[in-house]
Amino acid sequence: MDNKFLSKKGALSELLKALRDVSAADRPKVGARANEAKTKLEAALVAKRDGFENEALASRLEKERVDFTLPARRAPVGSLHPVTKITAEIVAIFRRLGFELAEGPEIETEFNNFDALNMREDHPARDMQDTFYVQSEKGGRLLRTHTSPVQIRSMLAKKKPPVRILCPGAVFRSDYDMTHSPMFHQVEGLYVDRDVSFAELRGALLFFAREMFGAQTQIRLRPSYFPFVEPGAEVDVTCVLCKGKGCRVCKDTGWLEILGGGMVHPKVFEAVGYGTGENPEPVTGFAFGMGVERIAMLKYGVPDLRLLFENDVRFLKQFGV
Ligand code: 2NL
Repeated sequence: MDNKFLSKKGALSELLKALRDVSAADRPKVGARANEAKTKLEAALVAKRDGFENEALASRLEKERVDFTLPARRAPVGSLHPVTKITAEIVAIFRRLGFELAEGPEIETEFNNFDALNMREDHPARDMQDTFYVQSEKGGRLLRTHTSPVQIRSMLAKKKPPVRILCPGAVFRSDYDMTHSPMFHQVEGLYVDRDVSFAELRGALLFFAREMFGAQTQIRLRPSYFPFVEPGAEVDVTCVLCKGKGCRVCKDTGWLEILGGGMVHPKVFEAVGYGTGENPEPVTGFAFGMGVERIAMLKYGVPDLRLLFENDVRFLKQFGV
């Protein structure tokens, strides 16, 4: 029985009940003894219960002991994507030459992406094959195929020259194979002022090439065509691997193409209203553009473009923070 002594029907209750049958003379004495017994029993009960509780607590404290001096588990730390790192590096280099960051939307108008850049209706780059159209009707929207529209926006915002901006960002072309991704990244630069010269373009690009690939780097400009510049050039750097001697990477030429640039075409200035109206002063300017993935592949020796888009952590974690 659970409560042989203390329950309602237990020995103690029976004892107190039995007081009725004790004579009046003996009752105080017997009653006092009965109360004494009750007090003792209750005290013994409390003592036993406290004992059990202390034992239980002591065993829990032992079992659940925590060693606060142990080193903490290391939280996994992420890393910046190589494209992010290279973009930041390019921006930092040109900031030192006074270029400011400018960004714009990835969905653009045909005017900002093509018309203002001297690429009119019949220009082959406007083909459905190359451009992702969001709305194909006249005056429709598209995914920007380069970051030049950001520069167009800056000039259209009626900014008074000098304009010296750098425009990094994602661009989109309907192209997908070993060496082309439908989304990739570009950095373009634009410098517009009175009497900006081709020599200043070359100087800026040489500074960039040496900061990015090392102080011994040389550059070489080859005449080339872009609709939005005249004259235009493609720019090579001495091979990052053989330093110009000729190897597998540079196909024995000693040179690697890394960017393109030139003097801003008068048609571009015309399209944004430079030279008339609110900005009547005559201006000249240079512009250039480069693919970030290509720079990242050359700088880090990445052999396959797809590694930059697969996001395999074993690849990404090699680039630290
Ligand atoms: C390349 C070559 C280039 C430009 C980009 C540009 C922008 C404006 C006006 C004139 Cl607003 N030009 N940008 C000029 C020449 C070359 O990029 O190979 N990019 C990956």
